[in-house]
Amino acid sequence: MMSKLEALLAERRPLVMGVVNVTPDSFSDGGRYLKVDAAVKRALSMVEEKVDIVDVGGESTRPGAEPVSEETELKRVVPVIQKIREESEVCISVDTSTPEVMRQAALVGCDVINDVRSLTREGALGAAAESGLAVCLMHMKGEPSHMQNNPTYENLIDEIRDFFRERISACDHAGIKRKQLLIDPGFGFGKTALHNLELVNRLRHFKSFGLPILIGVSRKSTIKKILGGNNDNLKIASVAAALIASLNGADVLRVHDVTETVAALRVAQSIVEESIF
Ligand code: 8Y4
Repeated sequence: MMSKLEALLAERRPLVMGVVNVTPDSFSDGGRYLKVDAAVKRALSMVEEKVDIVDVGGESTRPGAEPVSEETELKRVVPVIQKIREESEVCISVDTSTPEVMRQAALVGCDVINDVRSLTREGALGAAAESGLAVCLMHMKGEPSHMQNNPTYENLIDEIRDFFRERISACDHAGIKRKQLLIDPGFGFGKTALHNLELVNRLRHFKSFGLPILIGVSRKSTIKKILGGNNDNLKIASVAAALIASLNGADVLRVHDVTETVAALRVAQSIVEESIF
């Protein structure tokens, strides 16, 4: 059986993953329904904008974000995935490192586990294998709380490639099929702005694994830095960076601005294929 993600990748065009954040409640009790409903609405609007995958996250893995309890993560993310699935057949990924979130997300119709910690948490490899879902393995140096204080590498590309080799092997031993894996060099995760530029410029160096490459550059601080701190053009700049990543071999682009990225990728594909589709 071909998974939903495999079928999308078989279309041989760059895919767009849209970021759907379930934001924290203002108070511990009320307001959760409003946040869940807003996230579902945004996901369904992305479907109309022709997104390929919606990435549902409880804001626990963003750089500098405070750690979120398993209970909070479950209450934010699971109802959103369940309601998206009731309304649409779109491919859904869950942005989580937590085994119980992986299990419950799978039960309500999730398709992909997007784990910035690459299934290193206790029980995560087993939960992912048991779920049968596809998995995105992302490189991160350090933990979100301190990963941006002076990250150094002897050789950035080699170190990330060694990391992928180790995590792909761990997935193999856990019984996760190679066909179910994606790799992501982790733009912004334990890297300086110059490291991030090198990643996108040399993205083809990760093609040797024979796995699809996912990358997320959208609105990140490296893009802001290039613009000199004026964020007026952050959207178009993010689209430009995603387009270059795609031309350099990225198979999936994780973005906030779906309409604009889809249009840019269509123009690029038309030019490369010399056809209007
Ligand atoms: C403004 C908006 C500033 C967003 C920073 C951010 C990735 C990811 C994130 C990624 C994969 C983010 C969950 C960071 N980034 N997953 N997740 N790859 N696979 N920051 O690059 O969007 S969260």
